[in-house]
Amino acid sequence: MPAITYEHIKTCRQSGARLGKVHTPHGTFETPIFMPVGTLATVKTMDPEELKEINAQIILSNTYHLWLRPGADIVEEAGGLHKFMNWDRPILTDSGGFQVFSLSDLRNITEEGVQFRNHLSGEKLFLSPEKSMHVQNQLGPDIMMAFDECPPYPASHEYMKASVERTSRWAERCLSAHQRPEDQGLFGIVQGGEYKDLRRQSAEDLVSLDFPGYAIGGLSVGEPKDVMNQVLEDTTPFLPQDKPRYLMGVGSADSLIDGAIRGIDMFDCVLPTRIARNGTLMTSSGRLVVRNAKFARDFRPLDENCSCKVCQNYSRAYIRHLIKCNETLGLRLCSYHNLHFLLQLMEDVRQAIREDRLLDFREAFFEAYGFNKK
Ligand code: PRF
Ligand code: ZN
Repeated sequence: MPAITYEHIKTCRQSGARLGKVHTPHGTFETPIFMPVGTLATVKTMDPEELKEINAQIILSNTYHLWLRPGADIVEEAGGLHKFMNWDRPILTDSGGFQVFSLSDLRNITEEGVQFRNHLSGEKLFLSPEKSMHVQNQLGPDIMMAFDECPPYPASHEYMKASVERTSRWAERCLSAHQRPEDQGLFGIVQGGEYKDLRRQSAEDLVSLDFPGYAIGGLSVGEPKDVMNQVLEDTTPFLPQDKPRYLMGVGSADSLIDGAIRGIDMFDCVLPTRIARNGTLMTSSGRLVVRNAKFARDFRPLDENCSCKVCQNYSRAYIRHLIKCNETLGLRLCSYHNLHFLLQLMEDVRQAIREDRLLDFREAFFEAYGFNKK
């Protein structure tokens, strides 16, 4: 048995969205799914018990950050990432490719890999497909990601074509360097920017290498939403139906729904936890900035339609007070609510797929959330 398998349950007859399950060495998760981000082997402010309370089924962590701190050898010595952080459900790690491009300065890309400066110490470092695979084999997540290049938006067709071809060669090197295919699944990452021909080329190159799952990278890098939706429509026809599809770095409520409608199974993003820490909440009637003065005497919950423990027990006025005073409980309560909100949204999306009514669900959700309907 391969480490990662996709079980297709049904396709929504109204929208074309997929309902499925992904089986991993640490259990099964349902799709479409949102993966909370735990960059440094912690989903900021949330302990594993709280993550289980809100039904987190899989979390994401980062090769780049753990390689720098505490070092992959320490995580390996601890018995791997699951043991190190006391999380016994599935984990996915990103390869470091994207983080090198977004966090470090002075990077130099060659065929061999990427040279860059550590964003903490300034030290010169080198990351390559082989190095990323070695580190991810030491960390031991259930799903690891290929080492790719995510070019900035916009990039010329000429640059993007050369980049896609290199990312395909790197993907092949990743497969050869991967030492634990029996208990870790390696996903390929489709790039190609907004160019339809390059998305197709990238998808076909990777599919010929036969990965157990495929990601769509290079999106949510500043392009308009309709470009993202178009790229998804241009790419998914070239991906196999019987493998999971992961849209990287996307986590706004509207994009999760629009991605699921276009056949995406997995999503991750720092958005819910990042905005939580400055007091911005996702609610069924749109974003709520609880710091605002108008909430000083508002004793209602963050979201009157939310069943989470924060909304059952605390008021906007209290949470506003905590956030204004920089109290850590404020960060925790806001993070908890936002993650609960997105995980519940995905459960609602799965239920709508089961009942063949995801387009109706989208319309009602967008109306309440305050998005322009399209
Ligand atoms: N590649 C990798 N990780 C990513 C991305 C990518 O393109 C994105 C795109 N927004 C987020 N995370 N390896
Ligand atoms: Zn809540």
